Amino acid sequence: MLYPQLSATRKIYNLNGVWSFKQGAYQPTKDSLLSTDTEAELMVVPTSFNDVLVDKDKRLFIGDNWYERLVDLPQLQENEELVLRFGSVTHQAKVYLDGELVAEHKGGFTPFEVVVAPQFLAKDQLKVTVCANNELNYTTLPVGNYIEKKNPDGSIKKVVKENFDFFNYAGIHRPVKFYTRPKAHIEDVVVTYELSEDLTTADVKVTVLSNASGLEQRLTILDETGQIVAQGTGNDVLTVQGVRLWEPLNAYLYTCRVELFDGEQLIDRYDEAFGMRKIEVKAAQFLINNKPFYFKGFGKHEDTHINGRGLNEAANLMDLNLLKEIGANSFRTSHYPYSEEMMRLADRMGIVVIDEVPAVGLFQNFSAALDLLGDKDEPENTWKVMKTKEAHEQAICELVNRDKNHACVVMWVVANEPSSHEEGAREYFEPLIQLYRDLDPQNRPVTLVNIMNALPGKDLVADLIDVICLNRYYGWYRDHAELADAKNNLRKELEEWHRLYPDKPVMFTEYGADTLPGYHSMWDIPYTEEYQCDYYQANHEVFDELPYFVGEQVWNFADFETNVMLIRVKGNHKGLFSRTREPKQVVRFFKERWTTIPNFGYKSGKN
Ligand code: GCB
Repeated sequence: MLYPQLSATRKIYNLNGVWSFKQGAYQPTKDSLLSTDTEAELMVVPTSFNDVLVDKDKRLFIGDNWYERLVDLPQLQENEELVLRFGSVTHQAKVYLDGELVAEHKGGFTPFEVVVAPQFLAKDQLKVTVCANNELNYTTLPVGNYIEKKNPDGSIKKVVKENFDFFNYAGIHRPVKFYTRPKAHIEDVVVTYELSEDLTTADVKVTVLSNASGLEQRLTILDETGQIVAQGTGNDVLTVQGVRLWEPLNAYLYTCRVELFDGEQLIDRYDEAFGMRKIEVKAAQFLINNKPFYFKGFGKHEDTHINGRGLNEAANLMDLNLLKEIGANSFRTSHYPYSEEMMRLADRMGIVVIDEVPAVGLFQNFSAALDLLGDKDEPENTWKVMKTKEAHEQAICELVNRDKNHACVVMWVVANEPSSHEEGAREYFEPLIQLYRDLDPQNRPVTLVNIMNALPGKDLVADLIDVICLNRYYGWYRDHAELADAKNNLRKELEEWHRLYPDKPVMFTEYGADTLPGYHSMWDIPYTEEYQCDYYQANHEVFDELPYFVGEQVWNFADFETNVMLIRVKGNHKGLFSRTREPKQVVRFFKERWTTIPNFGYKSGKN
C-alpha cells in the first residue's frame, strides 16, 4: 500500500485534530451525532486515548471506543477519487460514513484505506465515525487473556490481561488522511534490484501495480540531487552505474518516479524513495554490502508520556538521535510494526531495522502478569489453544506489503518469544516463515526471537530461521545478582547454539536489568545504576569471546508503561534512558563501548 504523498496528481487533507469520543454503546446512523451524546467528550487524533482521559476506568476500558467528526469535502475533478486512510487503529476498526459501515480492519499496527463512494460526495459535508475496539484474546495479535466480570449492577465488564509486558494502549494511533488520486492510478510500486559483484552497478526492476489499462508507464530514477540516473518504461530493467550504496549510518536514497501517461498527458505520478544495499547471511555472519555487520542497538517501544503508543514524531527523531549519539546502529520494532513515519526516518538516517509483527504472547498462560494469573488453570498446549493463525498470516502479509521497499529493513521477525519448544510449534511456524520468504521481493532473512524456556535442544524451529535471535536475562531473571554464574551459564548456552547451528549467526535481541535512576550501591545490588553497568559488563565479556556472535540489542531503549503487576514498579525500568529520555549512568558505559566497536568487521564469523 502506498504512503500518501502530495504530487502533481495527488492531494492530501489532514483529518488529525480534535474528534468527538465516547466509550461503550453508540449506533451511528445517518442522523446520529456523537457530539450531542451526553457522555461524549473530546479526543485528539492521533494518540492513545488511555492517558489523555485522566480517569482510571476510562483508561482501562475494554470494548468499543467511538470517534466522530464532520469533514467539509473538497471538490473533486471528474477523473479523481477520494480515499480515506488510517495509519493504524488499535486493535480492530470499523469505519462509517454518514452512518453507513464502509470498512473494517483487524490488527492495530498497519494502515488501511477505503475509497469514498460517490454517494457520500454529493453533499458538502461528511460524517466520519470510527469504532476502535481494543479487545484482545486467543485469536488476535497480540494475544490477550480475555475475561468478562460482572459489575454490581449485573452488567458485564470486559477485561484484557495482557499476555505480554507492555500496556495495552489503544485508539486511533496514527494519522487519518483524506487523499485524492486519479481514478486511473498507481496502486503500488515494488522496487527490486540486482547489484553487480563489486556493488557498483545495479539493475533495477520496478513493478508497478495499476488499475489502469492502456496507459504508458514511465520510470525515472533520480539521485539525491535530483539528477536522472536511469530512465525507461514499463518492464524495462533500469541500470544505475556508480551506485551509492545505502549503508548503516551513511544512508543514500534514490527516488523512483513512476508516471502513468495517456499520450503526452500525465495521469498519475508517485515518487518512491529507496536505498540499495545487499543483505546476506552466511558462515555465521550477517553481511551488509558484503561486509560482516555487528548489530549495536535496542529493542524499543512506541511509548511516550501523554501520547502513549500514538505517533510522536518528535520523540521518534529524538530517539534516533540518541541512538546515534550513543554509538548504536540499529533497533528492533519490538513488539509490533512501528509507524510508517518511523520507518521512513530510519531509511533516511541509515538506521538498521529488524521488523516485527505483533506476534507476542504466543505462550499460553505465560503472561508477564504472573501475579494476576496466579489462580489460572494448568496450562494446556499453546498450539492447541491459540487460534491466531489467520491473524498471523494477515499481519505478515500487511507488514511485507507496507515495508518491502525500505532499505532500513534487513530482517523479518515471525514472533517474539513464542512457546517454540512445545509440541505443535514447528507445524505452526513453518508455513509462516515460508510466507515471509514467498512474499518478500527482496528475500530478506527471517528470524524468530527465542525465549529462555526454549533452550537449544528443546526449541523446535531454530533450524528454519536464518539468525538465532535470543532474549536472555542471565544476571536478572536467571542468576539474579550472581554475575559470575550468569557469565558461565550464558557462555555454555551460546556454545550449545553454535554447536547445533555452526553456520547461523547468533545475536541478542534482548538483555537487560531493571534500574531505578538515582539508586546507587557500592556493590552489585540489583535495581541500582551500578548493577546495570555490572550486568552489561558481564554479558559483554562473553559476547566478545565469540566470533559467531553478531549483535547486541539491549532491552530496552527507554523505560516504558506496562500493566500493573508485582514485578513492575510503575512500568518496566530496563531502559538505558528513563521514560522522559534522561540517560541513566549506563549510557556513558555504552557510548564508550559502542563508539569503539565498528559497524563492520568486529567479528570474523565461524571459529
Ligand atoms: C522479554 C519480553 C519483553 C519484556 C522483557 C522484560 O523477554 O520480550 O517484552 O518486556 O522480557 O523486561 O521482562
